[in-house]
Amino acid sequence: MNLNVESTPRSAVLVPPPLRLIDDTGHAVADSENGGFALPPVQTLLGLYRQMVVARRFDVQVTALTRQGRLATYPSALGQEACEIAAVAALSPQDWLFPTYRDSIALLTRGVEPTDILASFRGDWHSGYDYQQHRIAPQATPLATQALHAVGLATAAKLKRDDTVALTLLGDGATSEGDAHEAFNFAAVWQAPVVFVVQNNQFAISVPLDKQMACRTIADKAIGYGMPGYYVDGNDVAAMYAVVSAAVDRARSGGGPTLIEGLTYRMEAHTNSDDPTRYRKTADVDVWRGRDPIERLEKYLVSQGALSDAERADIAAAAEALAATTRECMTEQAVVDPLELFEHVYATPRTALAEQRAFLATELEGDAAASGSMSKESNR
Ligand SMILES: Cc1ncc(C[n+]2csc(CCOP(=O)(O)OP(=O)(O)O)c2C)c(N)n1
Repeated sequence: MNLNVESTPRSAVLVPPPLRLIDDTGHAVADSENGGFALPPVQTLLGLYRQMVVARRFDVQVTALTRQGRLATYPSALGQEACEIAAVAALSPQDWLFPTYRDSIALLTRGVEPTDILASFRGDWHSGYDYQQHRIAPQATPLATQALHAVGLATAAKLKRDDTVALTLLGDGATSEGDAHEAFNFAAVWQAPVVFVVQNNQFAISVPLDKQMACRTIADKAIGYGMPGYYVDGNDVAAMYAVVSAAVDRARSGGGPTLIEGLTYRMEAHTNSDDPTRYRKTADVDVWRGRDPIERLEKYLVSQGALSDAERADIAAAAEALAATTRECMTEQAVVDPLELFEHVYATPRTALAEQRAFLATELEGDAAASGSMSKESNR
């Protein structure tokens, strides 16, 4: 028997069309195709449109600042605005968000200041925002770990009988991690009030989804865990908002977890240190450029007479103002104390760490003394 492990790529399996409420051309789909989800009111969609436009401007600005060397790294979410903004918009103030490194625009939309979002990407500090204040966990870099934390917080909320829901964002690649399996499984076993929003942007750095799984969709996996799963057009903010909101409501009313896969595309490189032309075709990127989530909603809003020129100008002005603030705060040099590296590691510092701290403190004193004598020299 010839057992060729490469012989059944996922692309050969029939992948169904994702659920959508507004199609690529900006038209509402027929009622028979909406999967029982109503199109959100036009004023809600207008609000989501504003948030997406502002978020994209921020993303483009931060990518530019990274290229100028102002930040160490920045994982862009350009093209993924519908997933990011819908997920945040579906939450109530008491809910918790568990994001990844990719999800800075979700933080922005939930009210975190640009300077606080970017502190860790600039390398100034472990994280720049107050988790409790915003009810946003740290942006997780170890893949899928945040999904476990979300299940833990949701389970605690259930035990305490409070009505908090946890929503976690994760990538398609993250679903290949054991942590994702454990999170999905125990969320379902414990009927935790948690919503998993998987942004299937089709790549884990250079690895396409076909090389990670053989089943039709990530959403299909939900059935194996014993929870509902939805395969949604992740570039249709109307559909993402409707499905995520329903899942949040279900979780809050004791209905347990939901797994939602938003089919989208990462338009930029994985991060500024990645060259995507090495592993994907420009023609494929162009196809997805034609499925832009903002342009799609814009067409719909215009067709409904809901986007006036004045509204458009107001949104553009808000986006530019945010970009200017972002530039200003990243131009200011952060004042950092290298010794803070050692804080918040152990309640009682270990001997080795205490020694390293003392060593660094001596070096820093030496540097300060040296730069003091240098400046005296150069003043002569
Ligand atoms: C546990 C773990 N293994 C490996 C990595 C290295 N890594 C960083 S990003 C990434 C790809 C993740 O892809 P995906 O989950 O699809 O998210 P995306 O970056 O596309 O948003 C990998 C493998 C990591 N951060 N954590």
